[in-house]
Amino acid sequence: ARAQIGVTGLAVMGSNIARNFARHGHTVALHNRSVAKTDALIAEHGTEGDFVRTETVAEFVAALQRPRRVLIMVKAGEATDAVIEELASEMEPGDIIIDGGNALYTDTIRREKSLRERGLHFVGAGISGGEEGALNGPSIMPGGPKESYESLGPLLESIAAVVDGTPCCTHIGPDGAGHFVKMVHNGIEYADMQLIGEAYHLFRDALGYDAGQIAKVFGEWNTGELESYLIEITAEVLSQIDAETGQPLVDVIVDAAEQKGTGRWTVKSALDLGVPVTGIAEAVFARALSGSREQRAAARGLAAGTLGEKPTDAVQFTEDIRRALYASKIVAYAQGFDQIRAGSDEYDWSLTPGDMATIWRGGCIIRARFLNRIKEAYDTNPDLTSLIVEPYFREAIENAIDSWRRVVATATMLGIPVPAFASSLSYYDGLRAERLPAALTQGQRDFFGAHTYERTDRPGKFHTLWSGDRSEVEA
Ligand code: NBP
Repeated sequence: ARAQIGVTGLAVMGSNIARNFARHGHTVALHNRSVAKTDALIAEHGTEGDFVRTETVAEFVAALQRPRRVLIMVKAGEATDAVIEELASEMEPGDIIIDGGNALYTDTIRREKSLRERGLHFVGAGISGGEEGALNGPSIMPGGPKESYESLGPLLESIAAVVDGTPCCTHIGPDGAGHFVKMVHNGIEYADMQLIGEAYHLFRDALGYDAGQIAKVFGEWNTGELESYLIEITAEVLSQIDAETGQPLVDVIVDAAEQKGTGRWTVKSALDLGVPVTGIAEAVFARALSGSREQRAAARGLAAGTLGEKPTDAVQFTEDIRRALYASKIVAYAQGFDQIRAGSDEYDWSLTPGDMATIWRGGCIIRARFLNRIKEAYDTNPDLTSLIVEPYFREAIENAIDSWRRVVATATMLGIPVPAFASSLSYYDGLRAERLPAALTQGQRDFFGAHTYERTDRPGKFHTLWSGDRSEVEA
């Protein structure tokens, strides 16, 4: 046995990760349900490194040095369970099974528990960066038992993206922690993309810019504090001309966004945890709305009202949009990090949020310059209550606040939907409010359900006898 790592599941992600391991000098055992993919990989890229071709699971497992380390890169769900079962029956106590697919973190918790009982280590590892990242350096979020990271960590770190000498891979926490954090990462990605989409919509419909003009703006923004992978590719997508029609490609693409489900998972989990991730939720709903073809067809042409006036100063409004985008983005990340903390509390994971900011700086889809600021914020104060109160972000939002309001107001007057910009602003206003209408909600709940309320002037729980003499009793 000579392979340091085995990869099973050699579709695009698995092949690229296997090649990445091989290019870093590791001997890689290869396995796929249908051997054709294994052979194709060896035929096309066999010279890139040392690969061991195997056909059966038994052969595959036998090719590995102990403790055996196998990375599964198959379709999430039942396929993963099937592959785990096949592997586990051939492996021995102390061996490590890593699931690099997009598993739901509760599945990972279940799998880890069941394999632990059989003496095997199970590591649910979130991997971000798509095909390109898998080949050239992804961001890796491995969970599972800490001790497994001793032998696995150096291997994973060797293929991860590197920023300022630090690999974008660290042990996240026990059992499902890695996949949980990957899920929140994807949720933030949804919010980020929606915010960029809303900015694009404003340029198009409030300023009347064409795709090429908007591409230029995003290109410029990518040299400043908004610098990020998503802003960069936005400029690229907007510059693309469709060969067939000669139109900008974006104007030819059907405006109905699809989703694979990780954004939805993030919101479901946030609902259970009671964390307001309004930006992510609006992003998921905005995709659903875009795909509601019947309702959209029926509603097309409904009145917009007559209040809207287009901005007259395009330069000023462009800067307003940039600031609104930055402030909303800070809110989206603040909410995502709140969810990470809530998940950590719920599952006793003891996560260190600053680590997420560190390993998201490279390799992954949400990599961005401002993650350095988030990392610094958590370095300074690991128990940060919310990113938006940290001095740097507080100042950034205060610089943006008037622009942010102008953008949301203008969009509202013109009838341009900006659910993520607007809900992020409302979230900010909600958090900073001296007094919320929740007092009235509590009064109503006490009225119809005797749910009691607390008073501002003394401790305890109280109930008003609404259907009696309306005096107050202590509950
Ligand atoms: P797919 O998600 O398309 O899965 C294809 C692979 O799963 C093939 O190797 C296939 O084997 C294998 N497979 C299936 Br399907 N059912 C199986 C079963 N019952 N037993 C054994 N093998 C089975 O591949 P992918 O797009 O490379 O993604 C792999 C994982 O990585 C997924 O979980 C995905 O969510 C995750 N991921 C993807 C990206 C991305 O950008 N695409 C990014 C991050 C994570 P076969 O060749 O014999 O059919």
